[in-house]
Amino acid sequence: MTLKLVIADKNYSSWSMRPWIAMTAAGIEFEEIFFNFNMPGWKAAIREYSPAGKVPILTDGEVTVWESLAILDYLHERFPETGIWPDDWAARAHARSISSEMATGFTGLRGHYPMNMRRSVPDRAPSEAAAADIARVTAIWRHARATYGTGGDFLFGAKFCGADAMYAPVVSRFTTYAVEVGEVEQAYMAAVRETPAFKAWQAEALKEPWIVDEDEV
Ligand SMILES: N[C@@H](CCC(=O)N[C@@H](CS)C(=O)NCC(=O)O)C(=O)O
Repeated sequence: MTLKLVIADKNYSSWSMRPWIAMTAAGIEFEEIFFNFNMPGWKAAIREYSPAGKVPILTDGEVTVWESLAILDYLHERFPETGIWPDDWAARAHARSISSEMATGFTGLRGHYPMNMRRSVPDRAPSEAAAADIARVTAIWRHARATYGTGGDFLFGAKFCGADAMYAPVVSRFTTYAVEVGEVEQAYMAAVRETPAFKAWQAEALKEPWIVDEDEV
């Protein structure tokens, strides 16, 4: 049975990006079901897949999973060999904690710096709330790199995992808005941007013609 991942615009939909990039990096095959945000009846089309009415949504035969973190957990259980979460239990607990923090927080950062892969906006100073979120995100990255990531370039070492996928849109935002970060964070961001999965998503985002006004600062 083919997995289907329902997503919206690659330029703007940071939530869609997370499972898409995790699945692509892990080599999990899926069919992409795409609904452009501006299309008439977008909400109704999405609700055909999940009554929650938001993307991303994963379907696996009769099973429907929504919420990006729930999708990553499902993929980890369904395809344990792909290692969506780290093997080590302590690392895995930490990866889930920081991913949950991403999923439920950082509204200051998200509101002030919407994901917009096509743009370069180096002159947008952070709001107070965005600055506080940037400080926390960069602390999370430095801690994970130093504690769990020394064996490779990603938060938990050599393998791009679910936590990296959860933070990949932040890498994109920091790049678009030229957010000033330290050397450790710069190296981490470069590693994420160099992954074939990130590049593939970005290449498709750059081709999209649609504009979502509220995400254009
Ligand atoms: N908590 C959800 C957030 C999903 C979300 O807000 N997705 C946005 C697109 S990036 C959406 O569907 N927005 C449409 C709406 O809120 O009506 C997750 O983790 O997947």
